[in-house]
Amino acid sequence: MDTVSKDTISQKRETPGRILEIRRDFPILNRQVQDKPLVYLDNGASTQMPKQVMDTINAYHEFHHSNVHRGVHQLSQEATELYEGAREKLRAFIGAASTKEVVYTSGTTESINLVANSYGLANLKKGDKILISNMEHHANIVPWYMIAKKTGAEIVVIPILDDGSLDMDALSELMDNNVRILCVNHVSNALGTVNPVKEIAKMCRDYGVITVIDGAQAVGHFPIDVVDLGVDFYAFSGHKMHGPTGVGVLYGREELLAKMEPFMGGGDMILSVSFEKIIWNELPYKFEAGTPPIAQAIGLGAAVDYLNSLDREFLESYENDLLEYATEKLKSVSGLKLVGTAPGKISLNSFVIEGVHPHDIGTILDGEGVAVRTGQHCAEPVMDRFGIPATTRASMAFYNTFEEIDALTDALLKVTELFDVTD
Ligand code: 7TS
Repeated sequence: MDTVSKDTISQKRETPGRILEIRRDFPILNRQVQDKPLVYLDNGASTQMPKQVMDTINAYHEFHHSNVHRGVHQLSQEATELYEGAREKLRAFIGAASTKEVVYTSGTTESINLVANSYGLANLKKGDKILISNMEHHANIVPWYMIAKKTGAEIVVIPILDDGSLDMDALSELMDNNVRILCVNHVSNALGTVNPVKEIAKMCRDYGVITVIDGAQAVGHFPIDVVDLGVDFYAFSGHKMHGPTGVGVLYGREELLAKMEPFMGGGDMILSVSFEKIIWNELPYKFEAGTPPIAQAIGLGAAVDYLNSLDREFLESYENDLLEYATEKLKSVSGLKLVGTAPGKISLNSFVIEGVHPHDIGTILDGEGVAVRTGQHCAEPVMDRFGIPATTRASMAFYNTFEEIDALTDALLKVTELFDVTD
């Protein structure tokens, strides 16, 4: 934990016009909560959807709704085209070689459960090791715990340093010929740390270790290229990249997916069924049992279009400015300590305030119209690592403004006044 000293409060900054234009695409940002303008700083939990995505979903329901891959009738064909078109957009979005490698799931959680059950269960045995970083979301811990129990494989934790960086030296030392799988997030939801996934994947390839990367917090912040990263599996959720809930993706290298047995059985994932023998459908359908989240997948394709329509390099550098500004402003709040200060982290500040429970902070902030998340962020081992019960997390997106950071800081100053916190 880094103690931030109370010193100069940075000059007020004006939000660029381009950002104010972008904000107009997000109707919800205009609403009031608790009679105050909404300041939405809970993007780590769920990002907001632009109107373009909502319109695409509405148009699907209004004109094309039907089930996919089954009807010869026109509506079903249109729905299938839109649904598969979105898959192609997602393929290009993450730089995958083929749409066979892009499996629709309900989100990151299901994506990782799929790998754990379809790959892990079949390939792990007693004596094998699964390396899992200390900064994982429960979604990249619990499925592996369940599989480790069934297979006898051992979970080994990759430690993190005091600033919230992954301990790469420790990782090198943990690598041996018994390691089979490595699980790490691209970006930590509790700390904001961006992990050196390319370097980790290279190390893993040298040892024949399969990489399972949780990209939930990365996709909304910067472009991803799974081939350049050299990863085996990459999981993410639509609702963290300005798409709808209920849909996500598992990217898997074709060679691996081809050898894996399906995790769930049902319609659409088979070529033929008799009581004696079932033949799986081809990739990626083998892993998509039952009616998929059609409207959501099409909406996710629209979110890809939306992100592609923006200058992402500009957004990334603007988000860095926001983070720098917020970090500086938070120095004016007595007793505030940041949790996670790794260099190059995304625009997220997790913090504690001496003597005030994060839930109290969250409630007071809500009263000021400021939405943040408080708690363990489904990353209890991170809290244990830093010896704290919970944090308050302000997670920003490219549509947040400097004025909103001012509102956050003012609300926090109310908290410290109320609780009589002094440095
Ligand atoms: N992995 C990471 C790194 C996450 O941040 C989350 C959700 C998940 C996995 C699970 O994603 P899901 O879409 O399958 O639920 N994180 C958060 C969060 O930080 N606050 O609320 C949800």
